Amino acid sequence: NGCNDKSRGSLIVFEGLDRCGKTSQSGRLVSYLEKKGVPVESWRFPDRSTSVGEMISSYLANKSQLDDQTVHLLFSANRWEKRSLMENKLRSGITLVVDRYSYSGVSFSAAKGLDIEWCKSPERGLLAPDLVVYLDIAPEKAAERGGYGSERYEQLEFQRKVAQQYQTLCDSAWKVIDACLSVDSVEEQIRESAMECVSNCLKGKPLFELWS
Ligand code: FDM
Repeated sequence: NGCNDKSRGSLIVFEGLDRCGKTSQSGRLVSYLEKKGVPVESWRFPDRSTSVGEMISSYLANKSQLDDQTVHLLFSANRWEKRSLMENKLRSGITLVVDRYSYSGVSFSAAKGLDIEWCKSPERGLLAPDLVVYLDIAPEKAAERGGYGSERYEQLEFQRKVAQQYQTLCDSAWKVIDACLSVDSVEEQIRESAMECVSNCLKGKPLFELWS
């Protein structure tokens, strides 16, 4: 009836290897939701605008060195510093479309050899996404797409390891989409899953926490 007081926005996360099309597809989804009259904001992690984000950004650009555990905890802190704002937005009815989240956090660090349970620990208690759009692409195919940039992690061998780690995190909130289909067909599948998700949250689907 549209006046359920537990009605809220959806947390929709995009994940996948570098060059899988995340950023462009999440942009397309935001435009579509706006057109449909869904209140929506576009977010991304790392959020490089905070002071924690600046440390991460400098590390990614190879301008500073940090050990693997330290940078892992910084990425996590960068999500924690946004948690309450995220919850407020969702409860006020705004849908958040987020480019990368805890799954990147765990997969990239575990790909370096850190223990996966150790990697998940600091993520526990963050908000659980209602939908994770995973754009699935073979690391070799992703590498062919105009090549990687110069940031740390943008190397084929490492991306292969990240892909393996992502596979272990897939759960019922995940919608895995073949990123090698046409842009339009990928977009269509995302729209369908997203609209269903938005509608369930409007009807009062509860908000959960990650990995608790
Ligand atoms: N990355 C991203 C991590 O290693 N951990 C995280 O928690 C997050 C959110 O940072 F290589 C990695 C993934 C990527 C790099 O991301 C920067 P963008 O999407 O290229 O800005």
